[in-house]
Amino acid sequence: MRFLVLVLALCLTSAQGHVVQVRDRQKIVGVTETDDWWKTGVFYQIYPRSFMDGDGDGVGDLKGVKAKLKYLKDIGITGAWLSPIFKSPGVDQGYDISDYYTVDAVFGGNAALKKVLWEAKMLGLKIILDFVPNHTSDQNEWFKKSVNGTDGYEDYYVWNEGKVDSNGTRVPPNNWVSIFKGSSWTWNEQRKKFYLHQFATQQPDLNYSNPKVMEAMKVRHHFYRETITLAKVLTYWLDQGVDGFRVDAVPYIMEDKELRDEPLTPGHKYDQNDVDCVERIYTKDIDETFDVVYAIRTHVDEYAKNKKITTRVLMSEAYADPDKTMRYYGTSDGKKLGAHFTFNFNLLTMIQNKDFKVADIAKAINLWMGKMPKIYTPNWVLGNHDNHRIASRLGSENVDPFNALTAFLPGVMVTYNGEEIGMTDGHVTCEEGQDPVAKKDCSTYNATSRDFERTPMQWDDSKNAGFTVNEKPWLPVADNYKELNVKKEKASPTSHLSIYKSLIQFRKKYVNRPSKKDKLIVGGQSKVLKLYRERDEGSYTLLFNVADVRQKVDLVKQKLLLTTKPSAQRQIGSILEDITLEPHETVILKTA
Ligand SMILES: *[C@@H]1O[C@H](CO)[C@@H](O)[C@H](O)[C@H]1NC(C)=O
Ligand SMILES: *[C@@H]1O[C@H](CO)[C@@H](O)[C@H](O)[C@H]1NC(C)=O
Ligand SMILES: *[C@@H]1O[C@H](CO)[C@@H](O)[C@H](O)[C@H]1NC(C)=O
Ligand SMILES: *[C@@H]1O[C@H](CO)[C@@H](O)[C@H](O)[C@H]1NC(C)=O
Ligand SMILES: CC(=O)N[C@H]1CO[C@H](CO)[C@@H](O)[C@@H]1O
Ligand SMILES: [Ca+2]
Ligand SMILES: [Ca+2]
Repeated sequence: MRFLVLVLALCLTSAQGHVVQVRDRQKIVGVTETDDWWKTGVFYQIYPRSFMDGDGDGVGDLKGVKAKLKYLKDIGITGAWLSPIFKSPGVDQGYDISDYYTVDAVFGGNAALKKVLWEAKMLGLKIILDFVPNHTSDQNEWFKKSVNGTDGYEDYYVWNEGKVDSNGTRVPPNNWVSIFKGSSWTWNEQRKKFYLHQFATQQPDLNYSNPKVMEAMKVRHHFYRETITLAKVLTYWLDQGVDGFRVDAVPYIMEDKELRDEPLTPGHKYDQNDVDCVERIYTKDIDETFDVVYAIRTHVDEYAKNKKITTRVLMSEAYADPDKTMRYYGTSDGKKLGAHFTFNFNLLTMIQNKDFKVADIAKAINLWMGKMPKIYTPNWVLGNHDNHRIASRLGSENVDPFNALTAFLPGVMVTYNGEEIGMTDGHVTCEEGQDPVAKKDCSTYNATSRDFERTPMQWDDSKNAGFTVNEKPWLPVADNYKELNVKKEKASPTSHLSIYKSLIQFRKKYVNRPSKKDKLIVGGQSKVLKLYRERDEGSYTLLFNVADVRQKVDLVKQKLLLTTKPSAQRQIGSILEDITLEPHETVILKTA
């Protein structure tokens, strides 16, 4: 089955008569097999601390997750991926793991995860865990042993003696700047060496440049297991029954072996407080990093094959340039496979505020579809725990349209918890905040904090939005919870949640089956985005009016399947020859 993406100049007449040519090139970009369970899946990111508190200590946990799996099933989710739940001192909200085999007590320990997995199996939901291969916590036994120089652990991390400057002071070996500011190198008094950390000081990078490691990876079944035990970690959790992993901070896995200085970014002075002052050509997306990702895939595939079980899925996170991002999928000939899908952040990063244009959305879609090798499956991410919520970025009037876009587009749909009800960023002060990076400097907290999009899930209008029975949730609940919550939205057919459910139903009913033909055309006019999918069983059109005023669009006899504005009082199922879209209305039609 092929995706033929025809990027055409679609000329529609708008109410004001504007006609805009979006693109005029034609490209064949994709083959998709709809046969594997994940390929048209809806994945839901759970931020466990904020989702549901099951034991009343104010922090979300796995007991809470278990209690809400039924909700996810009801709205039509395929699988949930959980942000890190492993044992962690919490320097970077669980992205600093001190024990890869143990679920943190705050989340209820391994027993609680077992219950979640069991319940999910009963409901037919998939559970994906977050896997952080780049770095561990400095509290991890591996690091403690490495510091100590314990036999076999000396080279687990990236150690270096550094240089002596003209004043006789020992300084780091190069100019690398941490993503969290400051040098990427920290002196360790006991080991008498610097260690590398691309993120926080307490997150030492593992040493993937071990020649033994690389050699072992070439041998199937022996993926760097002798030296770095992360493969064992994957196997351990697969044995527990997880359905896959989301691999964190992938671009930073490997660094230049020669530790060369990175070039200065044009227009920047070298300043360790300016994370953009150097171009990360030696510490990000280097060739060897792709090989590690391919090795992880081999490991997971072999596991499923040997056990004769369904695909265990790998999702990778990479904010890289488009060509490099595609390499995380694998090579374009499919000889080497990487992640099943690598998160597509284009709709998130390229559409930052309310001033977006039809052409911006078209560009974000085309950029991915145009670059993605045809053998892979596209995916669409609108939000996550590191970015402001859609309602706050684009306005709540654009929540349903954007959910509709991701539901309509081919491939995988990804939803961050709360986006299905249109949650907004909460109000959090620096004192109340929990984002360790942002809290370092309260004067810039408002600009840098990721706490706003992490405020507790709004379940109902009771105290603390039904998230916790504790007086004090770990982050304050957003103040609009009485109006904006799951309970209320469930009861209203015009709510974000009801629209979201109908969008998933559309996917399940119409575009979820294999189709020999699958053509996507992205186009539109100045104020109306038009997506067109032609499949074996019929053709579908999505129209999205981005304007604050109505827009008339002519149609060739199309049946109305869905609108994101039930208030428009349209007759679902009626055959239309034109439609006047309400402001920010999105409709899906089927060619009659
Ligand atoms: C520290 O290293 C010494 C020498 O290799 C070893 O005997 C000792 O067991 C190590 N301690 C720890 C806690 O690993
Ligand atoms: C050496 O020390 C002097 C005086 O403290 C200082 O100005 C200079 O920048 C130092 N040089 C280096 C390479 O750090
Ligand atoms: C990584 O491990 C290898 C093999 O043990 C070692 O030769 C190499 O020096 C280590 N690299 C770093 C940067 O520590
Ligand atoms: C941050 O935003 C809050 C309002 O949400 C405001 O009261 C506070 O002054 C701001 N802080 C800074 C440093 O701008
Ligand atoms: C999106 C995401 O999960 N980003 C994480 C990448 O890794 C760093 C360091 O561990 C985290 O701080 C980010 O949250
Ligand atoms: Ca709890
Ligand atoms: Ca690394």
